[in-house]
Amino acid sequence: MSIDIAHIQLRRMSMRLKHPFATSFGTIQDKDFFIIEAIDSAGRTGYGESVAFSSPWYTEETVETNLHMMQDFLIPLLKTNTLEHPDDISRLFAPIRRNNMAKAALEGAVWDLYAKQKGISLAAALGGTRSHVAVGVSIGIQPSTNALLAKIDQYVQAGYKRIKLKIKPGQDIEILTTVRNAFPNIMLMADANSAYTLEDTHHLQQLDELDLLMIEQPLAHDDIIDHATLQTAITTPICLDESIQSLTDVEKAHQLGSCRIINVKSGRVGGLSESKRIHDYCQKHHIPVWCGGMLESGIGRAHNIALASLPQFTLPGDISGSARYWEKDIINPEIVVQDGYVTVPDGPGIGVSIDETALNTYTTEIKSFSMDHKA
Ligand code: OSB
Ligand code: MG
Repeated sequence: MSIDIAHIQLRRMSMRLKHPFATSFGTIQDKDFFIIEAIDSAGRTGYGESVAFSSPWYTEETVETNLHMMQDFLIPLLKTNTLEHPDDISRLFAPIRRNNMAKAALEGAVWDLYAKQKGISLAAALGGTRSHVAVGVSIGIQPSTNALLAKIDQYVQAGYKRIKLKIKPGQDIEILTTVRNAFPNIMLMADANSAYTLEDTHHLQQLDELDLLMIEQPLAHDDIIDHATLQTAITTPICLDESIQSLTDVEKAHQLGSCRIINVKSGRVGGLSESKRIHDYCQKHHIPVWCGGMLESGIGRAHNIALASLPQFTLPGDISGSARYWEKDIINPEIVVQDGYVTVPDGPGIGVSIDETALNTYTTEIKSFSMDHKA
């Protein structure tokens, strides 16, 4: 039986992070994104979230390119085809090159709707096996080392199992050394968001003294060749984020030795189905994976929690509690971290209810698309 989708709504959202988030590329505080609603003829709603930012600093996609792709190419494809399973969507969307975040936003809404129609949790629909997922926190570049140490202390007290620090040239080894000395036993890692080149190899070798869990995406956003060279020169495991946009990228990075760990973000790889395929490959080849984050609202975060419940997600994800990002999240109950774990919801679909008041408060525009063609 095909999946019943009667309507799709794109809600343009505007939410402000409690604290600005600084990376090697710049600072984010205002989040402009889409919540996608896939509504069936019985009125059930599946929710998805677009994760592109307002400017293309992370990958080439933006909020505006997501809108263009969804309304002019992807929604028309959904409208003129029937789906037996959410896995069909990645094949349906394959003729549209890349634009993975736009694809993943729609696919995520259909996955949630599909799980709700089946009466099972999204985690179960994906093959998840964990009831709780271990979480870490990603801390943006701070104005001072003292401010950073205070933040780390606060998150360690709150139970986070792994601390990730954003670094860039000039704000790296010295800061990490201070942090390591102050917190000798924490699981610590760094994320460079592509701020270095192979010229920095000698400099990056200093990381090896700091007992880091990994260094995330040190080199170019689209590189897997130089990362392989760097991995032979440092003992710290390299994790790829930006460079991985598909299962094929994972296979090639693995064959080349470009990394030892993979960060999976469904938006970056085009959806949950591709994430699952990457998971299965990594499980077969004993490559640890973990779930990255894109400063999502509770809806995107609930998808991430479901994904992180799959067995090969053996390292803590960037899945912080709602209160870390938002004064008021758009889901009930909000996501809470307890002793370093988040509970995987077991209700239908993403398993959280939507706070309609909050959702409407942050909605700036709604675009509606009727899917009703197939009769
Ligand atoms: O590189 O993992 C990243 C946030 C925005 C864009 C890219 C990244 C990040 C994070 C934060 O590190 C993850 C989160 O807490 O959602
Ligand atoms: Mg990253």
